[in-house]
Amino acid sequence: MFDRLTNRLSRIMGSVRERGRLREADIDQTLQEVRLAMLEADVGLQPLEAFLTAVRQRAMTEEVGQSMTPGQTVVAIVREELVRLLGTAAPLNVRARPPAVIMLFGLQGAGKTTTAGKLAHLLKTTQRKKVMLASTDTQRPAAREQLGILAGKVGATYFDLPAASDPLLLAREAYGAASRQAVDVLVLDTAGRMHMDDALMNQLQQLREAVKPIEALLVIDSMMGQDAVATAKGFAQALPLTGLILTKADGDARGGAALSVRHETGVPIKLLGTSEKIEGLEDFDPNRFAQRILGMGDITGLAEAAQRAGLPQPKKTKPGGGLSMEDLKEHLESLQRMGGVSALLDKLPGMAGSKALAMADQGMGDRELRHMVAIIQSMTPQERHDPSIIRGSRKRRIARGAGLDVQDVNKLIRQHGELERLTKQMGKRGGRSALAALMGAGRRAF
Ligand SMILES: Nc1nc2c(ncn2[C@@H]2O[C@H](COP(=O)(O)OP(=O)(O)OP(=O)(O)O)[C@@H](O)[C@H]2O)c(=O)[nH]1
Ligand SMILES: [Mg+2]
Repeated sequence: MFDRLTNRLSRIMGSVRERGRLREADIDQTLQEVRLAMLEADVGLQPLEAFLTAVRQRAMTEEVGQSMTPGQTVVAIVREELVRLLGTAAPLNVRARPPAVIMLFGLQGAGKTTTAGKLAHLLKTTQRKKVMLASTDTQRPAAREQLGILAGKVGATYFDLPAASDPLLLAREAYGAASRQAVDVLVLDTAGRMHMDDALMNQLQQLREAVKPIEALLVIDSMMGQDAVATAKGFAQALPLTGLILTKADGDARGGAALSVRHETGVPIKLLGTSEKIEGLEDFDPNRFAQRILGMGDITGLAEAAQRAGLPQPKKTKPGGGLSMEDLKEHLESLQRMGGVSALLDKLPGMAGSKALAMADQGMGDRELRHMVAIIQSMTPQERHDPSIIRGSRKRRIARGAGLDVQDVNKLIRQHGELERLTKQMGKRGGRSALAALMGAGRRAF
């Protein structure tokens, strides 16, 4: 997530944290580095200066916290001021008489349709809501079909009148259908335009009137930096918005909009799009976001992700606390559901942007995970129970079954051995989950 900004801030904070003494000049130099990193991420000037002034003021005057070094105190101040800049958490609200309507607005290509699908998935998996997806996009020929496909993928109800060309009619009919079918949440996708114009705003206002959404969310593209903020300002003036969704926060997107858009528009960020995948949508929590962007990790997010993916607790299927191939397969499948090892490591303190993360990215991408699962699947129960019996001809059979090479089978067996060793170690040290072991091994072996 916002790799470049996260890397730079993590590095700056990392070196400050170590400091036992900090003179005024040191603090100024640190803040100058922070200023440059944030400018490059395209943070708005006015909020940036206000933030830096507040940090400097506090860093000069506040007492060093108990059991903290001066450096740690400065890092804590930076974190607190960042949270202040980001504002209080504003979770998505769907507590309305059903169907609760969520409308998505935004410019062309911002990610509205993709986000509609992700939102349906999120509401279904975390809140067990019955969700209907419908689109009022009569502009682009394949627009509604795109949403229909996503609905099928996430198992949401989909509403369309393929012959209709009136957005208002589509919205009203969708609402009617959602009421009749006892849907909890209706997510309405709308058409995008290249630029904000009166025609679009009028249409969106009418749609808003027609279905009275509890959430009117503007979808903006993180890659656009300050342009995304300008878009948000324009929309917020024309339409009452309840929140923002920032998409494409993955990779090298500039984080500027995420840091300053709330300050500049008064509208809270509610959700963050973090990948092209259907799972790539997260609640935006200012506290956790600040931690992550400063390289302090996001343990809460990690635990949540693990829980949401239904990560199996380590079972003692092998005496002595070892890790059976069956367990390993379950872990790998959970990891797949969570977006791979890198998505997990990204949330660990000190891991953001690290070399290990880059390695994990290369080594344990989707393809790798799929291969590992395929190999375990083509083992017999006996082989899964006791991998030491897997020799020459068995290896060739397993490789053929998985459509891979013998080297791939060897690698998996090696990795399993390493993981088993780690799981046992963790077990002895007391109570750390095999997930931790898996991730530990992710750093070393994969
Ligand atoms: N990497 C990344 N890509 C995203 C994210 N959200 C959307 N995209 C991509 O952005 C592109 C545009 O997404 P759409 O959902 O079609 O955008 P839209 O706002 O509906 O576009 P229009 O309907 O043309 O106005 C697609 O290629 C998506 O895969 C995200 O969070 N991360
Ligand atoms: Mg669309």
